[in-house]
Amino acid sequence: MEEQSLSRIVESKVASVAITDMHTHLFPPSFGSLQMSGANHVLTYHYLIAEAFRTGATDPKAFWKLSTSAQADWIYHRLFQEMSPLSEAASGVVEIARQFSVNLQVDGLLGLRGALSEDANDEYIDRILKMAGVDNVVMTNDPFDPVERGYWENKTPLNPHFVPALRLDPLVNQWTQAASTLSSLGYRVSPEFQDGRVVEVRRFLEDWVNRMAPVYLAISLPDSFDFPDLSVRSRLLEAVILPLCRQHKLPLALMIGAKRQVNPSLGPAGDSTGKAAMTPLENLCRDFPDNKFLVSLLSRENQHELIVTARKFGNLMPFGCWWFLNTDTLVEEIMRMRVELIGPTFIAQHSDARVLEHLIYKWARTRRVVARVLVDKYQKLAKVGWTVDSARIEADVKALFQQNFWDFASR
Ligand code: RAT
Ligand code: ZN
Repeated sequence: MEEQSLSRIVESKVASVAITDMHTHLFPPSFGSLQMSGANHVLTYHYLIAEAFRTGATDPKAFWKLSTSAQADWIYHRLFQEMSPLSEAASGVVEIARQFSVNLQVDGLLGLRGALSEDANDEYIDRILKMAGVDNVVMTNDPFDPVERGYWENKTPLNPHFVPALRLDPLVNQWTQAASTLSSLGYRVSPEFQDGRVVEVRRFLEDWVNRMAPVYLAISLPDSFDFPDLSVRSRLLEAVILPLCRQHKLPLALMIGAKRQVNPSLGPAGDSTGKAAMTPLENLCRDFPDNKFLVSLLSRENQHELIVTARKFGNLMPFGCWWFLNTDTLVEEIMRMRVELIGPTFIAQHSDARVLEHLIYKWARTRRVVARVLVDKYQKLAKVGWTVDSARIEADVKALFQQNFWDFASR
C-alpha cells in the first residue's frame, strides 16, 4: 500500500470510530442540576479557573462569591481578551465555538452563550454526541453525594448513552465521614473501623451495585497510596471491595496520583499530581489474579513503569491520559510508549469531560494525536514487510477506542 493511501486509511478509521468514553463526569438530563452544559459551564471548567487565577488579578474568595455567569465573564476576560488562548483548555473553548460556527473573536462570549444550551434535553445530548463521535459515556456515580443519591433512589431513568460507574472515593479515602453517611442510611458501622462490621459495608456496596448496575467500580488514590498496609483503605479493599468485584465480575478502576487540595483556596481547581509507587499495584495484580484492574496514573513520571507493569499482568488494563496529561505533547508521548510496549492492548483515552460540550474538543484532539502516532507505526510496519490492510486497521482502532474496554469489562 502506498504511504499516502495508508495514512489516509488510518486517519479515516480514527476519525470515524465510534467512541466509548470510559471515564467522564457527565450526567443525563434526567439528573437535573447535575447535568452540565452551555457556555458558562464550559468557561468555568476548573482547568480554566486554575489558569485564570495565575493572572493574579482577583482574590479567590471574591471569585467564589460570583454567579457562574460572572465567573465565566471574568475567566473569558482574563484568558481570551488579555492574552491568546494558547493552553490546551483555553484553545479547547475556541474549538468548541468553531464547531458551533461561533467565531469568538467576533461574536464573543455572548455568541457562545447563544449557540450552546445550558438546558440540555435528550435531543441536544444526541447532537453533541454525534458531533464528538461518541456512542457511550461512562459516568462517575457517587452514592455519597446526597443530591445524586436521590436520583438513584427514585429510579430516575437514564438516557441510554449514559453508563453508570460506581465511584467510592469517600469510602476508601475518608472513612470517618463515610461511616457517618453509612450509619445515617441504616448500615451498622462506626467511625472506629471494625473488621467485624465489614459485612455492613459489603451490604451497602451490594445495594448500590444492584441499584446502579455499574460497568466498573472506581476509586482515585493519592500519590502516597500503598497496598497492603494497616490502613482502613487496605482493609476495605481486601475484605470488601475486591471480593465484591470478583463476585460481580466487575473491574476496579484505580486512578492513582491525585494530590488533593494542595491549594484549597482554588476549590475544585486546587488539586495537583504526585509520582506514585508501583509496588502497591504489582501487589494487587499479583495477589488478586481473579480481579481486573483498570488503571490510570496521573504523573508523567509514572507512565513508563505503568506500561512495564501491564506487560507483567494481563489483569491490568491501562487507560487514558488523565487530567494534566491530556495535552497534545503528553498524549503523543504516552500513546507511542504504549503502542511500542504493549501494541493495541490498552484504552487509548477517556475525556474526563465535566461539561457536555467538552466532548467535542477533547475527542477531536485525541483523534488527531492518535492518528499521527498510528500512521507512523503502520508505515514503519509496512516498511519492514508487513502487509497492512484496511480491515485490520479498523479493528485495531476500534480496540483502542472502545472494544478493549468492553472486552475487559465483560471478561
Ligand atoms: O480531571 C478532573 O476533572 C479532575 O477534577 C478529577 O475529577 C479526576 O478526573 C477524578 O475523576 O478524580
Ligand atoms: Zn475524572
